[in-house]
Amino acid sequence: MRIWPAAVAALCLSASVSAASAQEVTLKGITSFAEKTLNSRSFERFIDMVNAEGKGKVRIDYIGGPKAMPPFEVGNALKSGVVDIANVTGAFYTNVFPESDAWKLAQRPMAELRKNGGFDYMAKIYDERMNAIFLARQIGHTPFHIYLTKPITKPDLTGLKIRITPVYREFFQALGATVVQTAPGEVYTALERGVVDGYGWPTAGIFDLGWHEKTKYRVDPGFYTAEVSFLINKTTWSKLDAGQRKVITDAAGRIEAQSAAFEAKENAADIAKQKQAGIQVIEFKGADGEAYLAKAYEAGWAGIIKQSPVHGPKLREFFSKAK
Ligand code: 173
Repeated sequence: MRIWPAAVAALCLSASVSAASAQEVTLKGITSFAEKTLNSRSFERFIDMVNAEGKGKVRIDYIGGPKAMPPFEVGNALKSGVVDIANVTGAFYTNVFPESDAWKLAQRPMAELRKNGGFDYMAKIYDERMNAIFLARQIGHTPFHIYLTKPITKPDLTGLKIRITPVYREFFQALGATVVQTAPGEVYTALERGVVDGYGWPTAGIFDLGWHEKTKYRVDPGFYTAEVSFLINKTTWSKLDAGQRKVITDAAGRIEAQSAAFEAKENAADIAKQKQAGIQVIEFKGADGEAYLAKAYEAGWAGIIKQSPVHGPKLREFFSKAK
């Protein structure tokens, strides 16, 4: 291998920098949601915690959000080590391994999954397929909804074009929709231009990028459970000492423990705000609501199992509600 003089100079420089700063390690952190919006805020709190508590040991350099890197590329960037730590949802890296999108179907709390083997089963897949360690789930108590610009009277999206990510694909197709996949950053323009008649999104967050201006209806009940988590590259992790790891796992653990209260507050506030903004609720009640949810889970699991015939059925056992 030929070593370029500039590369040698850079290596010497980086060695002297780390010696001078007494082994403080700097990690590159990225979020797949716009900076300072709902799904990034707990990550930003986590970074502040690590940088305060890790002073002299470890710090996270916040690269930012989708302006720095397209959301659907975050998974590959974490896998290859282009970034060290990421705030991202499984639906954005099904290109790395398709089972990532199964978290949305979990009907048991993370604390239980961490005990019943479900978490360990997923962790092994993260290790083998992504060279990643799953640190904490910062969003895990919030359902998704269909938001529309046109009304519907029954659970039927025939003739409607709906913006999706992998989260919603099978369910919305089962409801008859024509689906259009986009990153969150393209939803506003798609609504404005009439490219879509609606979109999938969790209960909270539609005000962050102005979508309320174009949204007329929210469909209830919400289905599945949104997932946004912190991941760290395993090679990076293996180079950290016990003290550095503890700063990170402690902060991540606190964020996961606070997530239920954080989400409950945000969801209640946004539901009130949606009402104020004139967004009407289309609700499927009673047996209709139950059938709607059953269809969501049936379609969701069918999608996972089709892409992952070996792991899919196992994950379904670990993740589903006890019958
Ligand atoms: O972009 C999305 O609609 C999506 O898949 C998602 C997942 C988790 C939280 C927020 C959005």
